[in-house]
Amino acid sequence: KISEENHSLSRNDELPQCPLQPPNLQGPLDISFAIQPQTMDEIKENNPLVKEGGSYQPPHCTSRWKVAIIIPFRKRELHLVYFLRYMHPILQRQELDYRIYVINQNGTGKFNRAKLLNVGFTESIKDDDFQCFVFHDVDLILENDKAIYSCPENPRHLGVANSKYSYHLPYNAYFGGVTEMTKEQFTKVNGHSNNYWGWGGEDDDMYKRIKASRMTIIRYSSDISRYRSMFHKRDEGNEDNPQRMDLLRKVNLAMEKDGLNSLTYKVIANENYPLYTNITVDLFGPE
Ligand code: BGN
Repeated sequence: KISEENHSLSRNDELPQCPLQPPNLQGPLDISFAIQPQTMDEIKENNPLVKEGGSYQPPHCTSRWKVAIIIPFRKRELHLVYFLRYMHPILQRQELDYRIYVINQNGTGKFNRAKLLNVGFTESIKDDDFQCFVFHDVDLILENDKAIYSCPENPRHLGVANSKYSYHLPYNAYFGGVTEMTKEQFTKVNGHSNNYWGWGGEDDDMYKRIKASRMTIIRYSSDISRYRSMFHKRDEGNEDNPQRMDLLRKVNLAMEKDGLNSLTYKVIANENYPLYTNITVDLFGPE
């Protein structure tokens, strides 16, 4: 009887809403990749409130934002270790109700970042009613926790000041690195394109989709929307995509038919790890 009653009480009934300004933010953060990487066990110990699958809910209040963090991935284990170590504490201080999804591309074919992001969106909404999606490169660590990962009324570009580009926006229409969209915004543009195999252009494609859908792009100022980028050589299977210029010319015509509504993939594994949900997928590459 008692457990039944407990079950029917949702968290919303019990806890007050979290404040608009989370009280424990620290502002500028000291991020370094020169320090010894921790083991996953050590990171888990330092983040005891993170649940299996890499999810978290603030214990004292109901979060204003239910957020899926989607990370396209292949063979970047060391980056992931630093990402989890730094980002879990930040996301908790931001009082988000969040879960981290690592979407791992199976095989050695051409990498397709944007298609992995579509898979992350599609798989995560099977788990929970996420309203906000952060599309996050694994090699970028936020350097100021005041850039709260809450989706505003228009798509937000977070990767504003990136150490890789001397903390300057490389060009005005840049929409790369880290972005945020609500479920509504993302479905309105039919998600990302599935057709960018290899490096480049898929983020510009999304910029064009957003513009074609008459939304504007929001940014935090560059003093808080700052990222430290981890160094890496260009990955094998991620060579420049020679077709990206052609694809980019046709976005407005193609977007209706290329995206969430044409997404095909096969889940090879979907596992709850202690610090993230690990989904390995076959993307059915062009070769
Ligand atoms: C751009 C790439 C982006 C990339 C940024 C930053 C293209 C399309 C042809 C113009 N766009 O040039 O995908 O995020 O550089 O590196 O290559």
